[in-house]
Amino acid sequence: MSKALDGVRILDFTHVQSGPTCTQLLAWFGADVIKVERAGAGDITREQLRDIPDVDSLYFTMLNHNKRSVTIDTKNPEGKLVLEALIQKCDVLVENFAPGALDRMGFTWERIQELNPRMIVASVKGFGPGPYEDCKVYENVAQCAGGAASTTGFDDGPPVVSGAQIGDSGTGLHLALGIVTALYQRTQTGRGQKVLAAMQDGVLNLCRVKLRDQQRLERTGTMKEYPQYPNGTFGEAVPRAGNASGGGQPGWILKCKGWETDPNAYIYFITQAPVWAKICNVIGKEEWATDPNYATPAARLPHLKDIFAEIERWTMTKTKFEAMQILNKYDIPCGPILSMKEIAEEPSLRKTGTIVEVDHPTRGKYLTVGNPIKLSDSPTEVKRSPLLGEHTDEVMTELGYSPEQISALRTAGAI
Ligand code: CAO
Repeated sequence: MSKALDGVRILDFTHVQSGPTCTQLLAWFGADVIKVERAGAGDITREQLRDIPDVDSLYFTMLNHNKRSVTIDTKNPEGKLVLEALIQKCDVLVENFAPGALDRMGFTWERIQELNPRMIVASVKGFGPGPYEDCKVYENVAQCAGGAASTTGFDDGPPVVSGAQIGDSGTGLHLALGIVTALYQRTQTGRGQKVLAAMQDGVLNLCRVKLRDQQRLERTGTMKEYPQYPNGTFGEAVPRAGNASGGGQPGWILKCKGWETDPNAYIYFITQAPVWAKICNVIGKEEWATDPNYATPAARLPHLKDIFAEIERWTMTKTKFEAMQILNKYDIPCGPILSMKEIAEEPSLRKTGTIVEVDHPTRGKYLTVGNPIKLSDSPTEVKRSPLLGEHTDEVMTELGYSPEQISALRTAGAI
């Protein structure tokens, strides 16, 4: 079966997490992704957080599936010529170097346009133009600068970063959308363009509701769905809301049976208004359904803490999965707190290809997260990540180099 991005060639100059997330998605959709790495070392993540000596780390293998790897020294004059040949052959160049690195290599936007006016140049940077544009940025810096950390955690504690890599992988996703959009526009204009996804912007985009709340707070001085209402105090900026659901329906994380020893024996419970009477029945507080102090969402708000404490007395008598089963019968929205162990072992995620087992020549079998976006006409087949420089000869041959030329370039240290 054909793939959505069949025929699209990507010159992948990405490293670490943000850029590789983007090009991995494009590869899963069928693009030919040629990852250019430095000979000898390659993407720094190949050796970061290694669990097996001298073997590509899971960090690397889980972010670089379905790609080909070529090693080119882009600071070597002959290496630059190879890169020029690649630029002429490819549709998109994706990079997430520190600001200015591509220019320092000699590949300015103008030069790339000279070589290939159809080329789309897509970049992840930490910040867009402004006071921080020259800064190097990693995941948690972006979470802090994009508004996620100041709005995450509990009111009486410090800002907290999330386990979800919204700065890196989140920005990679944004960039991938920018690239396919630019490819689409190119079908009409015939021209390439620059695509920029700044990590601060990507995180802020995912924190959109918090900027909404900032303006609500400034207008009204309060926000009823926050745990600070009505007994706590609001300051000038959006506070941390703990585990509150953030929408109009109050929610919280509650203990389940076994919480004393299992750090994930919890359930997320939403006291959705339309099912309030059912919630009262399930937890054995039938009288709350008609009691004016509890019957309406507005009446419940001032004592939500006590209400959740009462619901928790019930959830603590059930495992999170038992609670799920019972609550779902009544359409009461809830969700178990799943550990990574539970997720890794979940058969339904294996079935859909969201969790995939991959075989690797030096590592053996490992688990990875497959393509989370499923296209009915472009199924994803997850293939292992390339070894460093595994496809150098193959790609050089495709570019028209003879075996003698390849060997000479290798001797010169260009590839
Ligand atoms: N041949 C020769 N040189 C190469 C090369 C190759 N194949 N590939 C890369 N290089 C060189 C670059 O040209 C650069 O050289 P100069 O500094 O002389 O210009 C050098 O390698 C280092 O690149 P870098 O500055 O991007 O790498 P770093 O480790 O110093 O910084 C990071 C890493 C991530 C902080 C930085 O790349 C960055 O800010 N990127 C943008 C934001 C981003 O994506 N952050 C998320 C990373 S994921 O957590």
